[in-house]
Amino acid sequence: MINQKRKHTNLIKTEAKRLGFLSCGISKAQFLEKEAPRLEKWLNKNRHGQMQYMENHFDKRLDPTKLVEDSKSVISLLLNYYPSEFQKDAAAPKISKYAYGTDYHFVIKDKLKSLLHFIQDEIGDVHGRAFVDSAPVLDKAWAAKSGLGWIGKNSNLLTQQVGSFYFIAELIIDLELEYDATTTNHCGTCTACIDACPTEAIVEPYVVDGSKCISYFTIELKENIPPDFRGKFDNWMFGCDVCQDVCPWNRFSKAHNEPLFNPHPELLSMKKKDWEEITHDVFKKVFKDSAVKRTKFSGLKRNINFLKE
Ligand code: B12
Ligand code: SF4
Ligand code: SF4
Repeated sequence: MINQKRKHTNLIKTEAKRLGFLSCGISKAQFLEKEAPRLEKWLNKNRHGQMQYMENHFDKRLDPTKLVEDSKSVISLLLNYYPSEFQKDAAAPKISKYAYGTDYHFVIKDKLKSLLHFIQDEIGDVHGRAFVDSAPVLDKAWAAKSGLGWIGKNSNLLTQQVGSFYFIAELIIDLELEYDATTTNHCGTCTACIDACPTEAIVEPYVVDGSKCISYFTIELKENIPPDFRGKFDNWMFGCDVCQDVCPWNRFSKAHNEPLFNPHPELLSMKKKDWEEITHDVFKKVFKDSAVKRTKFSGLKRNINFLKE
């Protein structure tokens, strides 16, 4: 039985690598005891602002067995998005690196489906579901539990080998596997992310007030950006990478090799003026299939105008 579990675990991890995932770690599907009071406190303090979806499914978010019937294992997967090229005009409004290419939800969903089909073909009658940011799952907590990295003071999952510029996804399945141990925290006395955050959104080590984060304002917020934050956006028009860019462990980031994450050829060359004068047609062309489309043309214009005010 033990040999069988090991064999299945090895098969899955090898296939995950073949599909292009950076790493794969596995945990027993169970209630997240340590995270429960932290999530509750975060919500009670309204750190989610207008992200109402974070209030939903509190119990399911903390317990995968309530989300996927008979589930036994959470398979966490990382997919690198660190680019090899960046925006060329230093004065242009900035777009977060994760949004350069095709929307990661599509890219990862396809890989997760392939992995699930592989498991069903090779191992047998296994049931499960694939998640990428799409359901009430605490992605970072599961990845940390499975030893893929530690949660840094900026609240992102971090590794000594490749920093933090990757997405996290899961398969939650009804097959028992061998489980991984956690890794150690290597933030030490560093506070670079807390000190650099332009809006002081990292309110204490490991806790981000989502309602103060530039990423929230530029992507999630549907209404006008509060005027108190004028001049504090460090020129970010979509997302924000500051607390990751300053993290010493991100010196070890390596460029991804996923062609779908490459930006539209024009995106990186667009100058400040091009962004300020962007038309709906250019938006549709440059952000075809991109996650930026979720903020719509009007949202991006709002963000660009906010930087000019
Ligand atoms: C809501 C959300 C946001 C919100 C709120 C951010 C946040 N930190 O929660 C906003 C819109 C601001 C946001 C921004 C970003 N996000 Co976001 N976001 C999410 C989402 C959908 C849920 C996160 C969540 O559950 N938050 C709730 C709170 C309670 O959780 P938390 O901050 O993780 O809190 C934990 C820690 O604080 C910890 N903790 C608390 N106290 C203590 C004390 C100690 C001692 C310790 C050790 C830990 C600890 O315990 C808490 C519970 O586990 C996830 C996807 C998912 N389904 O998980 C993506 C996700 C977290 N985001 C992601 C990304 C990439 C980003 C951005 C980098 C995007 C960008 N460039 O603009 C920024 C980064 C901002 C930041 N520093 O966090 C990735 C992170 C990948 C990674 N390497 O970690 C995720 C996992 C999406 C994905 N599937 O890849 N995001
Ligand atoms: S993403 Fe930007 S605004 Fe949000 S916590 Fe990090 S540095 Fe602060
Ligand atoms: S910048 Fe420093 S404190 Fe922040 S996550 Fe990175 S190592 Fe940890």
